[in-house]
Amino acid sequence: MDRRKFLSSAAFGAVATTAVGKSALARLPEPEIQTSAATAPPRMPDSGRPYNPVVTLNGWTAPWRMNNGVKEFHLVAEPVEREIAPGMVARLWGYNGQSPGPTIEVVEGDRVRIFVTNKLPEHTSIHWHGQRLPNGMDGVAGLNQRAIPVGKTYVYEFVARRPGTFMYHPHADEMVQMAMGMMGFWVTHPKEAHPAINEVDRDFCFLLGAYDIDPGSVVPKVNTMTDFNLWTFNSRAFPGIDSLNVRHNDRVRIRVGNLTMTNHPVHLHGHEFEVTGTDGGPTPPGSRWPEVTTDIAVGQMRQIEFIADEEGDWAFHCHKSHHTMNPMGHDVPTMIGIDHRGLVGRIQRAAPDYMLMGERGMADMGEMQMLLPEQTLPMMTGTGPWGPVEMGGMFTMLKVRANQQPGDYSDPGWYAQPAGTQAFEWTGELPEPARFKAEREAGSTPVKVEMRVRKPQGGGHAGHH
Ligand SMILES: [Cu+2]
Repeated sequence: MDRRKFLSSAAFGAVATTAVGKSALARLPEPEIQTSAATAPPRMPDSGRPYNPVVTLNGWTAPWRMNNGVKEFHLVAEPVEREIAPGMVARLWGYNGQSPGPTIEVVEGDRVRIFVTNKLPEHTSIHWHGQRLPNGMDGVAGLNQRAIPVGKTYVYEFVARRPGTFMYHPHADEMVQMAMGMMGFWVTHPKEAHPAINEVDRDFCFLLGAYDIDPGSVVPKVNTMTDFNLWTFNSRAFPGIDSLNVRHNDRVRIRVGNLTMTNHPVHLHGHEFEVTGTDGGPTPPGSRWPEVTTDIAVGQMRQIEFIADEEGDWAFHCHKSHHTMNPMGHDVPTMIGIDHRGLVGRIQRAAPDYMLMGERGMADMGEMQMLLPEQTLPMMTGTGPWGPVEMGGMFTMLKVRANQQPGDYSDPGWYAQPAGTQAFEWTGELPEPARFKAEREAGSTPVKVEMRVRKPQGGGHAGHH
């Protein structure tokens, strides 16, 4: 159905209530608890103003009930089990059964009431990142409200005043609760055609997350400040992250929020995009320029848009290469160029599990049949149609297909590249490298070592670095 018609026919009056209506709270809305980490199809609004719903990557949108013109949601803060990727389930804290919690979708001008029940072992609160709201609804424990005690339910209520992309997270024992996975997305759709907000065919959202979970264990270390070992899109690591499946020539929007402790330059292959919004609102159209990578700082949201006009399977990932790896990648010494011959056998006599890695780079890790402790993801993993992808963490794919039907978000499988359009092996003669040629003509034997280490010579600043 055409969204323009939807919008122009929408005729919902503003709700005049200004204070929390205590009589309306007699019965709480039933919270929807999610047990799956799959990407749920878009939840079409069944009441209130119409809008084009988002798709939360490996997540879902919360249901609401209408109560005298107020949209009521129920979030339950609680310990959850989240499958980070097949083979690894983490014990996190989240909302309504998962981490992140459900995406909240409302329309500009909606009056929203959110019941928050605390089933954690300690107090909590929720801050509605980026929202215009009364000071007492901003959720900073101690500053704006008392923290929600264990076992209690608090009510937040405000009008979603401006359209855009927001996040929610605790503002009480924040370091621990966010390290444990407590966060969620919030989208406020425009109530009518907006000069800086495009109508799009596909609208995806997810949060960047980071965890420090020792191989073999299940609970994040909450005091870690920078040295995380699991990098996630919506608490999923590749190959556990679903692909973003779109139809050729769709206008696609992807909203990405960062609630980790470091920045993430998110990079899309095969297309240029524009940043069309931040958590501060839509960017003015005249301020936009083409990019293929956009850096998302801590506590920021970036909304990118592009026309998916190149068919194929396109990588979409954080460009920090350590963030496209799973645990074990960080403490491995660099072994490139070290000759280990004879050494492995001797070490294995003392340590039978010892495995040699990294002598020729680390690409072998993608294929290695290594016995991993339970609850541990391989460092570089995922298999594509042409072999190991050698990625982990913050990596997925944009799949663009001519025959992906509107509204179909299912995985179309691997792209069938047209004949003659793939990189191929050169089997002809190779010209002699000029350097070797010069050495031969000078009478010396070409050196066959592939890599030569050159140390700085002499003192001062004369050496090469
Ligand atoms: Cu990153």
